[in-house]
Amino acid sequence: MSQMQREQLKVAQEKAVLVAVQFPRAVIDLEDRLEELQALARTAGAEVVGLLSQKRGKPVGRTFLGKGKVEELGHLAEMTKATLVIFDHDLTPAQIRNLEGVLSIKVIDRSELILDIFARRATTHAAKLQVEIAQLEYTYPRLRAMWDHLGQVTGGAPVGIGTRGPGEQQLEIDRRLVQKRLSKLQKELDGIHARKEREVLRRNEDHYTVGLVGYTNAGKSSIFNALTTGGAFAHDKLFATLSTRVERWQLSDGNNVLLSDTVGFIRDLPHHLVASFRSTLEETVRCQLLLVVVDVADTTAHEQFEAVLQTLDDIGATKQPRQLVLNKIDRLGHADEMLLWLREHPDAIPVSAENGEGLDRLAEIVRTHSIGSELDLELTMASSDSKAVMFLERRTPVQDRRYGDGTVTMRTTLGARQAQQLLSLSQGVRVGEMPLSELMDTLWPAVAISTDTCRIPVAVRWTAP
Ligand SMILES: Nc1nc2c(ncn2[C@@H]2O[C@H](COP(=O)(O)OP(=O)(O)OP(=O)(O)O)[C@@H](O)[C@H]2O)c(=O)[nH]1
Ligand SMILES: [Mg+2]
Repeated sequence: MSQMQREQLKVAQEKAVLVAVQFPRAVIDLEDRLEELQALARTAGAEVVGLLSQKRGKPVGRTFLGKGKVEELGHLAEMTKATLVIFDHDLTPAQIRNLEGVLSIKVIDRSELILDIFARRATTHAAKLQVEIAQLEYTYPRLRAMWDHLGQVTGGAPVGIGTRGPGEQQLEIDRRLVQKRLSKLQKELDGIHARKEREVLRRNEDHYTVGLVGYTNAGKSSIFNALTTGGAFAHDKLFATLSTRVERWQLSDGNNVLLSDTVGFIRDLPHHLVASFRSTLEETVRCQLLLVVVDVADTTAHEQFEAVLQTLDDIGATKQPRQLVLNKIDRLGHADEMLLWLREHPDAIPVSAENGEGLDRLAEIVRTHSIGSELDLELTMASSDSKAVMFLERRTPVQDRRYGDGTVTMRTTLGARQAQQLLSLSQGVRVGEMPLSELMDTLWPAVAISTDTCRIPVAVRWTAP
C-alpha cells in the first residue's frame, strides 16, 4: 500500500511548470513564492521547465486561474513539453479534475508536493507510517474524485495521464479497505507515540534537553553537527531531516545537555502532515529550551520566522523558553540586516554553522539556561560520597577543598538545576549543618527550578555566610 501511494504522487523526473498567484494582502512576494516552490520541486526530483504567475483578487472556483490564464498555462506546458503542473496553493479535488481536463496533464498542489518529498525522504519506520497516513487522508479522497473523471474520459481504463493515473487494479480499491488500513496505521503510530512520550519524560528527568527548531533549510542539522559528534544529515535541499536525532552536547565546563535536531517547518504546512508528524515533533516540543534557528541570509527570513512561531503555537510548544539563533551570518553581505534583527531581538545570537562563529556564545547561553541560577556555596559531604564529590569536581568550578573528620567541604558555584541533579545522586550533602535538600526552596526561588515556568534565569550570585 505504501508503495502504491508513493507512485501515485511521484514527482521525480517530471518536467514541471510551476504556478503561483498573488492575492491581495499576501505577505510573501510572488518571486519568493516561486523560488521556494522551485526548491521544493527540485527537492522532489522534478526538472522545472517553466514558471507562471499572476496577481488577482481571488481564485476562480472551477479552475483556480481565470480562463485566459489557463489557456496561457496550456501553451506554456505544450511549449516546454511539461509533464506536470505544480500549483503553489492547495486546490480542491474538483479544481484538480477541471484543470487536468483542460490541460491534459497531471496537476498537483503544494501539499501533495510536500507529501511527495516526505514520502521520498522518510527512512524511519515512524516517518513512513506518518507519511502514509497523511497521504491516505489528503491524497486518497482526491484520487477517488479523479478516478470517476478519468474513467469517463478514457472509457474505464485511464492511461497516459502520467503517474497520477491509477491503474485498473487501484480503481478497485474499496474505501473501506483504506479506512481499515488507516486505523491499523494509526494504532501502530499511537503505540510509537506513547512510547516516545515515556522516553521524553524519562530523558527530561535525567538531563536538560535542548531542541533545534526552525524553517526547513535554516541550518539546524549543520548547527547540530557542529555542536555534537554529529551524524545528522545536512543538505541544501528542503526537508533533509525527517526524523528526530538526539545527541549529547558537551559544554566546555564539563556540563552537558541533550540536543535534538528535528524536521523543519514550512509555511502552510499541510495540516495532515503536522498531525501525523506529532510523534516526531514531540521530542522537540517537550524540550526544556528551544533554539529557534533562522537563516538570516534568506530574503524571506522574517516570514520564515513568523511561520515557525505559528507552527510552534500550533503544535503546543509554548511553555519553554526560546532562544533565537541567527544562522548563516557568513553569507550576509552587510551588517544592516543583522542589526535589524538585533534591534528587534536584542537577545538573539548570531552564528555561522559553516565557520563556527558565535557557537561558543550559544554554548554559554545554553549553559546558563541548563544549570539555572547560580549561587556560591560551601558544601560539605562525606569524603567517601564519591558520586557527590565527582559531580562537583566535574561539573562545577571548585575553588577550594577542606578535609575534616571523614568529610570534605568544597567552595564552589552551583546552579539550581545542578543542585537538583546533585540531590538525585546523593542525599548526604549539607550547607553548614543543614541538608541541602531542605534548603532548596530557600536558596533558589522555586520559579527558577521548575522546568515549565523557567524563563531566562537571573544571574543570582549569593555567598553563603
Ligand atoms: N553559508 C552557510 N551555509 C550554511 C550554514 N548553515 C547551514 N548551511 C547550509 O544550509 C543548507 C541547509 O542546512 P541543513 O543543516 O541541512 O538545514 P536544516 O535546517 O537541517 O534543514 P531541514 O533538515 O531540511 O529542515 C546546507 O547546504 C548547509 O551546508 C551557515 O552557517 N553558513
Ligand atoms: Mg535538517
